[in-house]
Amino acid sequence: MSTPLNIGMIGYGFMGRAHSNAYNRVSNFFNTEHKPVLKAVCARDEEKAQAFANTWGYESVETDWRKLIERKDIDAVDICTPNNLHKEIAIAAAQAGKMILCEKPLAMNAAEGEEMCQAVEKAKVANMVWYNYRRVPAVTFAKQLIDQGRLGRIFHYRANFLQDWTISADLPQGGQALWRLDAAAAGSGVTGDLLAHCIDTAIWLNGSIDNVSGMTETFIKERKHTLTGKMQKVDIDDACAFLCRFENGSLGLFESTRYARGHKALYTFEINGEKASIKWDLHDLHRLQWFDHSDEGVLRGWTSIHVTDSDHPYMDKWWVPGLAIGYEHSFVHQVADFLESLSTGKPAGPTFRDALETQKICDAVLASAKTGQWTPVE
Ligand code: SOE
Repeated sequence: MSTPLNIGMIGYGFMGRAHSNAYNRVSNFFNTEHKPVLKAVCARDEEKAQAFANTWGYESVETDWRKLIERKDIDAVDICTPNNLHKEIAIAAAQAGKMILCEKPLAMNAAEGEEMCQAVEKAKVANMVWYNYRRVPAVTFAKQLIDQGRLGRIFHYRANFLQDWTISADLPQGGQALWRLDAAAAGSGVTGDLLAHCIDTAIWLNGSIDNVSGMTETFIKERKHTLTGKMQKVDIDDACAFLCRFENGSLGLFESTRYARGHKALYTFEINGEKASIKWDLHDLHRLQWFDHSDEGVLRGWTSIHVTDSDHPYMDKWWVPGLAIGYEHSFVHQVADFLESLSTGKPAGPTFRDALETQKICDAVLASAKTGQWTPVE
């Protein structure tokens, strides 16, 4: 017996496609009791929303998100809008008793995030934030190795997220697709958009971060705004780097930029422990690099593990050993875990409360970049 989970999605950009694809595929591969049904998609432009609904299989269209939230036939609201709308929609959805799946980052800042946490906790509705990289099998496998104690004491955590798509000064800010360059819609630049991914993975793998020291730069100071047509100051961070101390005593080093010519989405991390080290790279996402100091000396070296065995996380649900899966599958895994959580009652992470920790670290990094001081994470 399966139970339908009626989804209402608000927003339909890049993430709207990634999430819709995940809802459509999950039940073909994961045998969960709850099964998503694409009930409605909401966007201001009815024609475009209808075209999206036709492509992805949504049963209906709304042009006002409040109407979608009021609908009795919607169980879960998926928020795929720019960041400045997350809070208002999430609070209204929680008050209407809807489950919420919210695109990352949780909010514009930690103060907003706290209000959202209180709303979902008061309403006791299931909630989750789409930090999808946790569910790349090689990354989940790294978590298993760390939890088994195979790295021993951890000394260093290093992560980068490098892109190059905003180098042209002619690129406008604001509007569809380019809202990520507009601080009023995004909250911050690479810190909230890219480093937030690195931070979410880092605190999941290596625990909480206590203190940070950050620096940011905005290389192009003014860009034409798509909505006003005028040249306007750019208030987002184009690049950000920070040092930090983890609660477990290890040191962290993080860097992100959209000005690393030649890199499109190079998310990498490396963790060095007393007994072993691991490395991962989004451009080669099904591999985990592993160095084990307990190997015999003459044979010791970095091993490239092809994380496609049926014993590897999630992989028994896909093809036969040796056949790789990709980026979009991390979203399928996240939906599968959310659906499973509805049966077990054990929340699928990151919940809003988990993602608030990432938000607080982002806030501390941006505050530190302003003051030039080491800053504690609230
Ligand atoms: C930005 O270019 C972006 O699309 C982020 O918004 C996503 O979260 C990241 O996964 C890929 O890059």
